[in-house]
Amino acid sequence: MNIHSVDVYILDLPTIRPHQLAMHTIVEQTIVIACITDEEGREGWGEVATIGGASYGESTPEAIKVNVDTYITPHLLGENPVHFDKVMHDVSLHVRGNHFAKALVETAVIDLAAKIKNVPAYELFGGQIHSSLPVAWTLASGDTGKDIEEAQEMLHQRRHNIFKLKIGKGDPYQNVQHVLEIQKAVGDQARLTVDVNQAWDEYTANDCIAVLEDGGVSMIEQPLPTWDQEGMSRLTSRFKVPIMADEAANTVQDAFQIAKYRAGNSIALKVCKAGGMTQTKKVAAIAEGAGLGLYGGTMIESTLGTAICAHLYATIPGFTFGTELFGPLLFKDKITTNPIKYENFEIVIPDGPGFGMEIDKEKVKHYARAWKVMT
Ligand code: MUC
Ligand code: MG
Repeated sequence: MNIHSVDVYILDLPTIRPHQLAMHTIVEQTIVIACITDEEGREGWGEVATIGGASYGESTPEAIKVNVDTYITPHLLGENPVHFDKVMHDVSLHVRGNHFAKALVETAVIDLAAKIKNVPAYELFGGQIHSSLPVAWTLASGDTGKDIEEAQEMLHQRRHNIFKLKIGKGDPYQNVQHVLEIQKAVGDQARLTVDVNQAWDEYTANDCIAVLEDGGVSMIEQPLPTWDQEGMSRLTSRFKVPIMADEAANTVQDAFQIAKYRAGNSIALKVCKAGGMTQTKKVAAIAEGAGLGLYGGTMIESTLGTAICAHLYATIPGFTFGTELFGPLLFKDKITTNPIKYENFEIVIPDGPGFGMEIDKEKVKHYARAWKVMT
């Protein structure tokens, strides 16, 4: 049952429409997947998603692959996947940082461990507290009219009634008007949040958040750059509307600092940012201890990566802000034979064994940048 091989693939998956963030517009989303086999030939699959090369964060897809192949794989071969915490601790003694790369291999090891035990992965984290979770949709077409149409369609289909608006690109004051127009159009049928993706300075944030708060917006995500913890702290005490740390909240140490200095009163969890599922659960525990609100975040993963996050989030009690595990709905195609189900404004947690997803190897082959023949 020990680990026999580790293979990493970079895939570019087309989206159904451009998805505009402060630093990048996604038309093809790049995910990195890993297949880890044991000596009996069983497979575990992991995934992390990245946004816009090096523009969103430091972990580029290419660096993730090189660092797994070169520095992490030697510490995995011959190890028992069932002891995934011990395996990842050993990796951490030899590899600093590289949270996305660590999350990629840890999730593949956990899929394998859960398949060996023939249980869903959430069983390895204490069992399901939620069988489904609320799921937000991001309106980011870059056009107010299109965003309103999209929101109304989502409400009509009962798919989403929480909408996050990406407002980091362009003129902040025009963007605030864009939010207010959408808020007016959806009325009390939906809850609106905004994600600034670090694009404002504190003066702009003071002006804009005051208007957004008055307009009924229910959460402001990462308004300031990650380095500006003091600014985040001042905004948190100045406004009633919750201020969420996303790009600034990666590791357990980040979560502790945010809690200590109140540099935000809520945190977006993401399995990739923390360096894996175990670390993400620890971040959630720090947030719980500090009374911070939690959000089940995404980096816009495919069906596989979404199932991974869903399995972990299912074991965490309090998601004040629900989740945003909408990734599969933004892709034109999927790399698993089975879909992720969405019903009644919620994502349904897939069942195992492992993450409960069947990999479609033809699709992986089709979208992979370079293909190594799989056995
Ligand atoms: C982010 O910053 O939250 C998540 C949803 C979305 O539209 O973008 C991502 C990244
Ligand atoms: Mg964000």
